[in-house]
Amino acid sequence: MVYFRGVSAISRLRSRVGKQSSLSNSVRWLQMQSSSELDLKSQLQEIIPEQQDRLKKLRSEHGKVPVGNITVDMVLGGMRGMTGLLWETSLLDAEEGIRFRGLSIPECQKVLPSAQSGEEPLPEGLLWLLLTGKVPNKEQVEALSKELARRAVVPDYVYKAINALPSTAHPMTQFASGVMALQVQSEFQKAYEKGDVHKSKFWEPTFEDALNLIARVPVVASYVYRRMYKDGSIIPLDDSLDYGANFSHMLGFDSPQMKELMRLYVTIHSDHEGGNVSAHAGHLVGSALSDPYLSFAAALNGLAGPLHGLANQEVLLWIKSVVEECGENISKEQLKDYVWKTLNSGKVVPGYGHGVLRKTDPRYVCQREFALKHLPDDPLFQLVSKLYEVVPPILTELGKVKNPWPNVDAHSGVLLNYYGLTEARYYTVLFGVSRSLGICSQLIWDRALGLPLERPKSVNVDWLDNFVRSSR
Ligand code: NMX
Ligand code: MLT
Repeated sequence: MVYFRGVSAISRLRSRVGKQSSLSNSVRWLQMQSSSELDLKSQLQEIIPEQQDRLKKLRSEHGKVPVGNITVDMVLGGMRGMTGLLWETSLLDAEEGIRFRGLSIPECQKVLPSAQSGEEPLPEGLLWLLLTGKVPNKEQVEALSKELARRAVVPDYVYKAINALPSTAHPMTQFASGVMALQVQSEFQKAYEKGDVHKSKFWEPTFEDALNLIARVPVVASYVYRRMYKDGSIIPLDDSLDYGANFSHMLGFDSPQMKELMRLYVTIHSDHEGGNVSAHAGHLVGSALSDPYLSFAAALNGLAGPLHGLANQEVLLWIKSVVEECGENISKEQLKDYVWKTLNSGKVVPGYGHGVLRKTDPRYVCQREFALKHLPDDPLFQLVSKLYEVVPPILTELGKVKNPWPNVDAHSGVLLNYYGLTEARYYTVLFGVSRSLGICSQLIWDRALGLPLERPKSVNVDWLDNFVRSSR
């Protein structure tokens, strides 16, 4: 079976080794041991049973322990503060921001392997961390890099499916259509249709799909970019490059700084626990045993909304509208007026506020640090810095905004713009490529832990009215 390819190759090797002379036996055995250490799937095979046991025990011993109270506000307020999802790969604290498997962004920057010529973490390292909970070494990251490059093969019909859309279609529409076309190669769907995989092994074809998808989305995303904004020519993947550098290369940006930015960008946008719209959509659809392509396409459609991932597009367009109206050297007073004008016209200030965070997003902070290091004099970066001073007091004055501080989207656009990726409508596609790492990692764990169909209870206003009356 295709999805057992890696494992059965190892067992075939093992049995071959058994038949050879004892010296060559031990040499080969050593090679095999190290190759299993370098193989992400073998690592998961070791970890998954422990986690399955932990979850089983937790449920049987503590299944009835309440986690919180559900209030009418929560039912009507987009389920804010309602704990109702299991998400292993990352956890968000309102004050501190995201931790990937327990590690904050600065900690990831310190401990995850970087490229030989760079400092930022390699996204492959983060993927390994998200999936296994362990910090990988350089060799493991290199092996995963190679594995992803090997898997990054996109069939011709994917390009044809995208070409069927007008080139003016929103890049997210083109990207999500490309992901749907990739679904034709789903190993999970094949295995399920064949019916010979026990549900305890569903995670294995899910793993194959997840890694294939993560490997292939930069190729599809780059095609969308080049089709829309360049001459449509494909820049082939360079298998000597890491994931982030390759993505930058396939888009057509080969400067070392843009490659560094892409590594950082992909790392920090990858995951933001389970309740955000894209992650939750992916998880919900996956809970119906829809394969990773179907689930991730759903996630992308959520990411394409302006209150979620489209905000990065909105931020740069808004900043450019400020410059158009007031020039680059706008004073703080003028900027305040512009912010009020935006609010008074019934719009949000894009890039500010958050559903969970109550402090400046650490993803904003690390992008600011990148800018201070690499582009301190860029006029748009200086404008972003001025906004950081001007916007929070205004949103606070508004009285209703729970978090007046900037989120991840407030900063990413000016960095990309600086290195020549100026087409703001494309930005959410970059966010989408990055989010494949988190959502697909969790989908593997969803299947490994046998998480059930998601199906919360809904009620109507009559029901709520009667309920509050009878509970008085
Ligand atoms: N500008 C103007 N008004 C805002 C803003 C903002 N940046 N943020 C929140 N509000 C308003 C919000 O619209 C709501 O108004 P109303 O009661 O009239 O409907 C009120 O403040 C209370 O909202 P909150 O409880 O503070 O925020 P909520 O959790 O509902 O929404 C966001 C969170 C992120 C959707 C919201 O802050 C927002 O619209 N921000 C701008 C868009 C944005 O940057 N989105 C990107 C989020 C990060 N990401 O990548 O996904
Ligand atoms: C995200 O990265 O998904 C956003 O910050 C939104 C969220 O966490 O709700």
